[in-house]
Amino acid sequence: MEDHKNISFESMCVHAGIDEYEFGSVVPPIYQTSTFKFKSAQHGAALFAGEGKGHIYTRMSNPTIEAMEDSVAALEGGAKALGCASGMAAINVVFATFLSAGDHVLCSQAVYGPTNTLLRTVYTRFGVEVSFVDTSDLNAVKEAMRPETKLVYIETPGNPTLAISDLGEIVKIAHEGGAKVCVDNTFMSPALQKPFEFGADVVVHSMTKFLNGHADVVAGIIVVKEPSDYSPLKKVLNQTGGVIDPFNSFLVHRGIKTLALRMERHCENAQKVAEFLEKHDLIQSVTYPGLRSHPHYFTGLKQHKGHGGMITFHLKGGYDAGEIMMNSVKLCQLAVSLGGVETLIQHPASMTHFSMGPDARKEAGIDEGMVRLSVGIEHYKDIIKDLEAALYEVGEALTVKQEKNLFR
Ligand code: LCS
Repeated sequence: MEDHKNISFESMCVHAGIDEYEFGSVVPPIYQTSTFKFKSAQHGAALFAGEGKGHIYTRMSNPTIEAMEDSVAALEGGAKALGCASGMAAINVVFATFLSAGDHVLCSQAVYGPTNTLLRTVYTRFGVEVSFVDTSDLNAVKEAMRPETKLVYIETPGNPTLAISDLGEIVKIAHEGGAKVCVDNTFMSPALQKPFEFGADVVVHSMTKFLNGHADVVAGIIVVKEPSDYSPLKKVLNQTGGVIDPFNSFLVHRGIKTLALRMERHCENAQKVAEFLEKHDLIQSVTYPGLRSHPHYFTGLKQHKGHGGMITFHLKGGYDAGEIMMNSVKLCQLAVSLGGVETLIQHPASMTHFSMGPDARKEAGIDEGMVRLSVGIEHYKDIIKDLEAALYEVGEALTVKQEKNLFR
């Protein structure tokens, strides 16, 4: 499928990156090979010199990987993409490509824990200055920009607080200051949010999440808007070696075919679950981009086509109550990660954002009582029934604890 520009997003999910294959195979074959035979010594030398088409070695390129990369590049509306071994591998390649000693990076306060930890504990060792900023506050972004700011790195909605940052306005501020903008689009996927339409330069994904969608692959991707950004990123990826493998590329490419359908259901279910939680007596607060009570609801409306599958909430009774709830669910799985077909529940402070430590968590607004839900594509009634039953257990246990004065 050469021309994806004139077809709808839903059709692109099915056809982008798909070519003509031997034997008329409808899906891309899995080239599970580490290396490719040259036709001659001259052919090998020409490929190494960058002349002519062909593959050399799978760390450098592979047809199965390229098919998946073309698909994600088309879905994001970017020029090219680079498949990586994980979301963190993708993020690391972006940092290693665009940051040097003496440079400054401005990063959203609400980001996946290891993204924060990587910048704070590794890149600072190499002389990179890092500021974590509440990027939902445009004044804070303006104030944090420095002449040495080379990269503005945004996660929106942010993990796990679901803070929403205004992409268009941040891009303006960053570009005026001469910085590139990289957006982690994992939580929304290109089905709901297209950062390039707001002027971003680079998009990264943990494809482990919604893009693959089936909780059976760890993978990442970098997408560039301008072809000129591709080659420096590709060199660093090739040299650092964090590439995706052909089989995982095949699986992700297969998962992408149902992305549009899955995202519709994630959004519908999450809206219903968020509304259920918001009304429940034992819930203190719910954060979901589709609730009018979300502090950045209107910013979200400007840049999202749907509000996504992620919800955070606080129970009355704090962490004690959260722990009982996580131990009581049956359909919802107590596990980290997100974006798969099954509903997952987890506790950011002790799990996904544990590595940040208490101070960085406090700064990012991740308190000890927060519980995060990744709403799957089961029937919403079953998800709500499971949460309702778990909340009943919470209520019972809280009554006993209150009676015995057992609160921590
Ligand atoms: N970006 C975001 C927004 C993420 O949520 C994650 C992982 C990553 C990047 C890193 O991707 P990975 O290397 O795992 O493919 N988030 C996880 C989470 O919230 N729970 O477990 C993993």
